[in-house]
Amino acid sequence: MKARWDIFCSVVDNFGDIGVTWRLARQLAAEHACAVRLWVDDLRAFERMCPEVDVQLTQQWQEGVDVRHWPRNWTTTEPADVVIAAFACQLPHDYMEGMAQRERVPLWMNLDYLSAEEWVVGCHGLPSVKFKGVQKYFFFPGFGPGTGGLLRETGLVDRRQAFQRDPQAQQQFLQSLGVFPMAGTRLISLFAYENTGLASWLEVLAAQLQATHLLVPEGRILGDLQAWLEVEALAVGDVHRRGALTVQVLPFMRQEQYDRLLWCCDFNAVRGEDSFVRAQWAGRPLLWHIYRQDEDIHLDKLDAFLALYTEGLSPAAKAALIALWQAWNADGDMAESWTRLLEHWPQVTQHAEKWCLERGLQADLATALVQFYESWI
Ligand code: TRH
Repeated sequence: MKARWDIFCSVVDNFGDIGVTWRLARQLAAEHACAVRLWVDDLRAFERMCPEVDVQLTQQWQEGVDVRHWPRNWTTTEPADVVIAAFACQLPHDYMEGMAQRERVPLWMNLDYLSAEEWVVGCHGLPSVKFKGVQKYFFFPGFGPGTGGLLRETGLVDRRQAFQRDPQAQQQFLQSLGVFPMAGTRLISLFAYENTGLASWLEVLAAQLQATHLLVPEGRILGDLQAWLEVEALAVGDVHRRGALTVQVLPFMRQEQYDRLLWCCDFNAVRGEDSFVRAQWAGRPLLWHIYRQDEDIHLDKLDAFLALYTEGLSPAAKAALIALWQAWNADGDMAESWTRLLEHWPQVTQHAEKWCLERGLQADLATALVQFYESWI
């Protein structure tokens, strides 16, 4: 009998909540023979990355996952064996009552946000609150031992390495997006929140001898891009040239396509949580626009990751990379640190692959969740 899992996703804003839970749901179903129901309160965000989703349906099957619309007025449903509340979302009260009434109470976990901060290790797997005898546990993703690990499908890194060894596959993929980069051009993908630091970065890219082709999926950074280009509007398919820089607007694509975009590029500017992890699996240098939080607590997360990620880099390369990430996350001037980072390009590129392979040695998050359940029952 397959273990039944319920994953609850409340879309706060942006795409990370559904991005993470959709990826997890598919992997649990495909690789761990779980019967997975994914409850999503906003199917429109889901449809952006999975166009097959019909936002009108209360129930539908997508890639082996039983996708349910999470209605405001909850109708009684038999709780599953394992219940995952993603990012501390509040479960429907009736559902929690149902959990307490089950003969065997379910395993209830809060899948928390990803952080490299040290305190995560001390909290991961600990009991959290209790509801009528149903114990909730903390489950923290992470980059090393003592955490729940990172989402990583079986064979992902092998597939990425094979793709990066296949110029024809890359060319075909890029052409499917209408992208025809000139030979020898550096490819950069850009997925970020609004950022006034963008202008200083684009200025230096446009002024360089090395040609750059900037690939920008539709998103919140388009306004800053449009301002720098001094154009009235930007739409999918638009291509603009300024000096050595070509800028091309892409559609917001399926998750799998976005992975391939990251794999094709020499450098990836990403944001939030899921794209941040996917860029690490791409094995290429990256720039992370962290999701801002009150009292600047996001900067602690940024510093904690940088301390971990830059281990092994030369002092000069480490300083340049940290300066670039801090400028980007402070809407600051990017020109000087970008120029300095380029002086260490072979090193930071090699380092990105090394980081990816080291992270790939850790059990993936889906496997860690299943193991937690199996040790709990
Ligand atoms: O969209 P985000 O900013 O989501 C954020 C973060 O998850 C943050 O941690 C959370 O607190 C906040 O939401 C509420 O960034 P993220 O996490 O990278 O999620 C984007 C998802 O969109 C990811 O799964 C990748 C996917 N994606 C596509 O499927 N197609 C695309 O074209 C692009 C650019 C992204």
